[in-house]
Amino acid sequence: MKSARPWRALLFLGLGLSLLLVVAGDFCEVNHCQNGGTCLTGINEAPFFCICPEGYVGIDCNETEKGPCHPNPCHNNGECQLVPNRGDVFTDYICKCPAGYDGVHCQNNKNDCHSQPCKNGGTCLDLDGDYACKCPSPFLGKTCHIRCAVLLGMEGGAISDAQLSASSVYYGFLGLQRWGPELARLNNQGIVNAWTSSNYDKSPWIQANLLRKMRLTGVITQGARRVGQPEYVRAYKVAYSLDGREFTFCKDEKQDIDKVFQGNTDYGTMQTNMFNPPITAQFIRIYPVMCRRACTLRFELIGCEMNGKCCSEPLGMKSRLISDQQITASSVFKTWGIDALTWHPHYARLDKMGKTNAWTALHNGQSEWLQKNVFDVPFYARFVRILPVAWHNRITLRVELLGCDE
Ligand SMILES: [Ca+2]
Repeated sequence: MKSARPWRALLFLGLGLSLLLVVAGDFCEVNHCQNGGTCLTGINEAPFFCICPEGYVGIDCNETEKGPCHPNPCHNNGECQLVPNRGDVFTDYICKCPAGYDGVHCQNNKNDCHSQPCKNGGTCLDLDGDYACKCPSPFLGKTCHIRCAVLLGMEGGAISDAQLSASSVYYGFLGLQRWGPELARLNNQGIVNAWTSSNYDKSPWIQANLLRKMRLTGVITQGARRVGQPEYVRAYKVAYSLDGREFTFCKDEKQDIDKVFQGNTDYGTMQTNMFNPPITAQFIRIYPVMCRRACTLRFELIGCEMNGKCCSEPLGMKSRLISDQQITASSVFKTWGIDALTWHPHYARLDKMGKTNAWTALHNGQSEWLQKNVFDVPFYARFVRILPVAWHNRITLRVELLGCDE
């Protein structure tokens, strides 16, 4: 009687299994996939389907993948290609490297700074198949080759009286002398030859409206004399705006505080300060923060016209100037729900290669978006969001952004 038991148990198990199949129709209730494979049903005609981990193949993932390309010997997303055995070559595969990488196994990140592409004292940052130059003002452009240092016309008159305004004006000599903003021109001559703020103005400023968006790389300041006494601005801040309503202060290069520029130490010497990074604005304001006797100022602006040509450069999705952390999305899709097959937002780089080579949304809906943070340089937009409205199959995207960063 002892021998009948296992047989009966097996029969029950068999019955149980077929019952399960009838009720649930799910072959994956028991994972048939070996070596950590993931079992799926409802794919093609087969009762179940295994997604095998790297290095395994076969219907239930029990076979080891063979060949020199498994596992992939190429680094940095290089593509392994088999070479037909002709007897005269010693390798049976080659690695096709993505841009910016070389070496037999794509193991070398090419130093794109090697040729020293940054001119005029710019510092070079090595990227994937590209580089970025950090230019010292007044130099601009991809390789710091543009010299943005034209005197914009406070002294020369290209900036008209009507373009100048101020928070307040000082009236001297029984109210007959108006030290108005239209007088704040570098090297202006005469008895009344500068702008002076009212003695009662607790936060004075003077503004120039450039009438169009321009690049500003620096400012020259100068004091003046009133009744023989030197008056000047010893320290000041600079703010700028595109619309004349919302102003942004120039920040310190090292910490997130308003930058205080060193002003004048006498009434006549010109003091020059450069903006790093350069400002892109239509309106610029000088805010005196420390004055000798009174806030009296003559000044000139240094800059140049916007150069449209430079504003169509790739902003760094492909070259990785934009880091993975700067790219976010509303959701991500995982092939068969497997973590290793996640279509991450940072896969949305142009020309990204590999099996999962783009960002894909979890659901196809108009609320899905991809977001990218741009840099700390003042910008029209620091965040760019792409909202798919129509798509083929899944919402899947690779992207590059064109523009300029100053
Ligand atoms: Ca590189």
